Amino acid sequence: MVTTRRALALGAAMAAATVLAACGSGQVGEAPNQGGQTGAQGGNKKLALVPGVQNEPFYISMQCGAEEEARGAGYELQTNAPQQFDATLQEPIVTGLAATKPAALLIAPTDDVAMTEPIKQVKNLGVVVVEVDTALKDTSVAVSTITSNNEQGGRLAAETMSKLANGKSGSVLVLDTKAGTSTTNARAKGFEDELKKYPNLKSAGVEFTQNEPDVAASKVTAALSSKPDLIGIFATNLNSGEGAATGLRNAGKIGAVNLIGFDASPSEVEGLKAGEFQALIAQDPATIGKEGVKQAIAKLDGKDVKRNIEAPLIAITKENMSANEKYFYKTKC
Ligand code: T6T
Repeated sequence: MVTTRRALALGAAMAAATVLAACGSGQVGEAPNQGGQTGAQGGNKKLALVPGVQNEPFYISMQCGAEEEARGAGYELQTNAPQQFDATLQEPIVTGLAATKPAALLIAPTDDVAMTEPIKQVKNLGVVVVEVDTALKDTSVAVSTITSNNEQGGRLAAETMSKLANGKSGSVLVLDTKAGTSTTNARAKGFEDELKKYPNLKSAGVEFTQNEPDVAASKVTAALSSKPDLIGIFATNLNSGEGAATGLRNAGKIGAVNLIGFDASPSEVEGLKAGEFQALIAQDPATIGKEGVKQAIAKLDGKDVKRNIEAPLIAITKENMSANEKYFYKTKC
C-alpha cells in the first residue's frame, strides 16, 4: 500500500508532471491528393477505421472520437476490428477494403512490419492512409500518424516508480505486449532507459504478454518466485496491467509490489481506486480518433496535413483521479 506520506509526495510530483504534451509537430505541407486519391472531390464520403482489437475500451474511445468528427464533417465512418490483436487477423480486414474502397483508412497496425504490404495494397487503390495509435516502421505509407509520445510515457512511469519506491532498493519488471507493437515497445524502452537513472532500482527485464491478461498474470507469478526483491511492475498496456493485477492478487502481493499501468480502462480505474495500481499513465484515444479523421479529410480536400501529431498523456494516481475523469476510457459512445 502507498502510505499517506508517500501518497502525498507522489501526488505533488504528479501535479507537476501531469500533461506531457498536446501539441502537433512537424507540420508538413503536402501536395494535394497525390496518388490519385478518390477523395472528397470524387464524392466518396466513406471512411474506414481498423483498430487493433475488438471490444476494448481504448479503441472504443478512439472510435467515439472518430465517429463524432466524421459525422460533423459529413462523412460516414465504418469500423471493423480483428477479434485479437494479431496481424494475421487484421490483414484480411484491410485487404477486404478493396471491395468497399473507402476514401481514407484510419488504421492501428498490429505489427509494425507484417502489416506494411496489406496497407500498401489498399493505398495503391488511391485510399488515403492515416495511422492512429500504432505505426508501421515504413514511414512512407501513411500521410499522418497520430499517437501518444509512448517513449516519454515509459519514462514518466519509471520516474513515478522511483517516487513510489522512495529510496527502497529492489528489482522492477516490465510487461510488454508483443514484439512489433510500436507503442508498447516504445513504452518499455522509455521505461528501461529512464530506470538507469535510479541506482536503487534494478531492471528485472522485459517480458512479453502477447496482449493476454492470463499470460501477464503468469509472468507476474513467475517473477514473484524468481525475484524475491521484486518491488515494482510496469505494465505497458491495458491487458498487461489487468493481468498483472490478477497475478499480484493471487499471490497476496497487492500493495507490496507497486504496479504502474498504462491506459485507463474501467477495470484499471477500479484497480487504482482499490489500491491495486499505484498509478496509471492514461492516453487520450478520443483525440487520436478525432485528429485521425481531421487529417484524412484535410488530405482528401487537398489541404495541408500534419505528418506527426502527438496526443496528450497524463499520470493519474488515486489522489488526482477525481479531477481527471475525462481521461477514463469508455465502453460505449
Ligand atoms: O495501450 C493501448 C494502445 O495504445 C496500444 O497500442 C495497444 O494496447 C492498447 O490498445 C490498450 O489495450
